[in-house]
Amino acid sequence: MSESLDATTTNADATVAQVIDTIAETTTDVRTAIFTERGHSDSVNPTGDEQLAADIRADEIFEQRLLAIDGVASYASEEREAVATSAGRLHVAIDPLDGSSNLEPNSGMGTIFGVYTERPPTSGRNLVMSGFVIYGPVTSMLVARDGCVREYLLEDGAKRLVDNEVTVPEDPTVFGFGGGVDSWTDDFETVAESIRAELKLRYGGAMVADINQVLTYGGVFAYPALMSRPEGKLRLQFEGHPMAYILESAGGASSNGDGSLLDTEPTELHERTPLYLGNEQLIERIEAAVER
Ligand code: AHM
Ligand code: MG
Repeated sequence: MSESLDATTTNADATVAQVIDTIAETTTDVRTAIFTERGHSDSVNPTGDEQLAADIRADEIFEQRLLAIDGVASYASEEREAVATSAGRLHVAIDPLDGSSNLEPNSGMGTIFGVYTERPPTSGRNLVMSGFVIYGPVTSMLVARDGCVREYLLEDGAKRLVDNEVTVPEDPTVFGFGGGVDSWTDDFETVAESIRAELKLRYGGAMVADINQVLTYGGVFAYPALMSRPEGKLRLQFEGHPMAYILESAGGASSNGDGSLLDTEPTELHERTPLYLGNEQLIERIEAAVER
């Protein structure tokens, strides 16, 4: 590698490390916002979800902190229409408060993030790191980078490594499918019924927590194509790609019904996608059933 290429890689690595540490540090303020900003706002996000004050606050804090990092060129968020820009080479995409409808019943919520080499909308193959935070009984963080997934506990924003190599357990145990049986297609309903007969239901209404069930116990999470909404509910760039990168780095698989979510490139920043994530054999089984 030439000296200048070497320097570029080193700079990029340093930027990625800074993004991870900044998100970890910012979780203390997000936890505060979950406590203080509990009300509804008058606005909706670009995909039409009603925003809570906490969604807006979390987005503002992340934008301010992440865009201030040298090397971060842009900040794209599920909670804002346009990409905010600065100078740099890497691009952050984030769902600042995933599962915020769990705020009222005081259940799990999280932050999902990814760093891309190209400005979104872009392919999942341009991810260099992704991860998520869970604001549960404790605050934890998963980071996928260089083919490896690590888990940390966060205390006052500081990371403590608890698992150096997170992998999807080989024997699947749990499943969680969003959308509701009445809205599923017949093909998905048939395969879902056969999986339901084999595994245990775990569905909490926050993708971060449900995906962490899959990473902990093995199994599958899906938010499928719905009859009334073939594009599904979840957003490719902010939820699909980062989770696919984590699951695939942990030895699992991802699909939009046709192939890996990482191979898909949104034409619009806030595009939705059907999404299937978990143990490889389960994803293959679902893919065979729903293939378009
Ligand atoms: P959000 O990012 O607006 O909070 O929405 C995403 C959430 C996911 O975390 C979760 O899997 C899904 O929406 C739950 O949807 P539903 O309420 O239809 O079960
Ligand atoms: Mg979300």
